[in-house]
Amino acid sequence: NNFSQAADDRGVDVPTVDGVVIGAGFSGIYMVHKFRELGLTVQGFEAGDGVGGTWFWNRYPGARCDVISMEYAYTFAPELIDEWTWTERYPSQPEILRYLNFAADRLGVTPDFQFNTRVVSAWFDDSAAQWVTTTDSGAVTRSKYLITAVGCLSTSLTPDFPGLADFAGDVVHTADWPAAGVDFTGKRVGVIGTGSSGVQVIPLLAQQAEHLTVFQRTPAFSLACGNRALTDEEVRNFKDTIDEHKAKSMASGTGQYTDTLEVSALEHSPQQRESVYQERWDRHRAIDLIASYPDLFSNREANETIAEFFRSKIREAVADPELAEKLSPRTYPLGAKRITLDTDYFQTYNRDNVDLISLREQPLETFTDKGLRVGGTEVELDAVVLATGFDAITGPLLNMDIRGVGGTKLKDKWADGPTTYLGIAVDEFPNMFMITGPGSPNVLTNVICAIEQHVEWTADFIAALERRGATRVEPSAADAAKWTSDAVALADDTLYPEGESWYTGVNVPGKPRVIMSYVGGLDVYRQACDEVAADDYRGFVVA
Ligand code: N01
Repeated sequence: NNFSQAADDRGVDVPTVDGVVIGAGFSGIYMVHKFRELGLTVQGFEAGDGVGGTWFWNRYPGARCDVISMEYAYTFAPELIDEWTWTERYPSQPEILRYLNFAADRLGVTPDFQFNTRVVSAWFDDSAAQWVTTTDSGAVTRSKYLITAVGCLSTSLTPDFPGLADFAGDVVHTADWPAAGVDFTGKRVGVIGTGSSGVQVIPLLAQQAEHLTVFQRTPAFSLACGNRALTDEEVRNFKDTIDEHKAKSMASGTGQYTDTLEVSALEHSPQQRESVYQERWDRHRAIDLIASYPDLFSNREANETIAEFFRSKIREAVADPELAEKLSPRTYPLGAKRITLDTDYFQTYNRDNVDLISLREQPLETFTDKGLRVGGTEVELDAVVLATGFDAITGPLLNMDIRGVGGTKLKDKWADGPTTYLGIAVDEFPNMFMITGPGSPNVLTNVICAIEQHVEWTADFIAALERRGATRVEPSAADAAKWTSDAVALADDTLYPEGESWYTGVNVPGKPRVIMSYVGGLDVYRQACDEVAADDYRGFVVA
């Protein structure tokens, strides 16, 4: 195509490698390691100035994972298990970032990444069957394979708020938090957003700011995370049973195994349900609650029983009943938007220096130079924290100019929603593999399990292609279309489509409304991938 030809015509000495990997988070680190293990050359690119991916950028106070630390870690390399010890049950962002630095260094892959380098485009050069990747410095790299390891939540979203540019105070987004931190001491701070990021940052801002105003559009179902230090015994037990843990995780629907009861929630009496939910609430692990009964995600009436249990916890925590009601989600099923995990979130509203403004009652009109005008009232602020989330899953992919055969733009191809085969590959985009792409279980799992499965499956496929001397591979359009429509049909049988959230893309104006994750479960998905591989990579056209 013209672009890649032009680069070569300029006489630029274009480096050529077997694989380009975009991103140095959990996916990119492991994928680069796999290329090296296969004896192939690889170049990684990363926009940040170090490894970490989402854990590099999301440095806001209180940032913490919603999966238990020992389960949120690589399982493929014994040295990474033996030589690392988590300190807390739910790991903080700094600890996860330290872990990823340790892992990349221990695997020896850090030098394979070029940091402070954002990929702006990747075009497929049909005649050479190569990807031509261009970075923000204008540098070009050619590769046989292109791996997008860009994460699902890496493109932050700042809504187009009227007047935002006029606001004289500081504005900071939770997902682009300055590494040096931000001091809110003595300031009147506003937070917009009460999703996972907002729920985590709000209690800590309340402790620091002179006054905190929370602007809530939709209340969250939140679970108290009960974080604590891990005991030596817990750590030892986990390391001793890591193989069993991995097998059970991969055989589960979400990458997090739990004990699901074999009766409908509606077959239990209210008292039985209460004791089931309470016992699981005390485990402080979301999956234990949301998978307590098998029908919580398929039956709205069953879902309402656990939704009401979560609301009762808000009423226990918040002293003012009216405020508790404002904080109680009523408009969507529990789980259709992601359940948040918190430390003292609801209790924070009992503080004298914290106010809640419901944007449903007082709509956000505009920023002014002094603050925010809501429902006709101006709230004066010195700083605003945007906890407004991400252009998820497809955002990081479509932020780059990716073009396949004949210059086909991924953006155009996905104008009505992403189509993929297995969530891994796209027809007309040969030799491109996506880790945790749309149409795979990605964010509906403990994403580390999804990543390990994807990277291992992709590396096995690349090894098979190399063995047979293949030059290009892409899924057939028919197989991609079928995978995509089957995945959408599966989602339509659940309560997921009822949530207005980044799961379905509705948080981004103009984005097609479609669930971008495979809801059939990691176990079923993994089996489908394995069957495709066993059947000589059925659905792929290899040349
Ligand atoms: O983003 P979100 P997030 N006007 O999209 C509000 C992961 N994560 O960064 O719900 C006013 O969930 C929006 O309101 P509404 C985790 O997977 C994990 O919090 O759209 N408000 C919502 O309240 C999570 O799900 C961890 O009505 C606006 C909030 O902003 C995902 O990242 C920690 C608005 C956005 O919530 C995203 O979480 C952090 C507008 N125009 C993140 N636009 C853990 O591991 C948006 N909002 C624990």
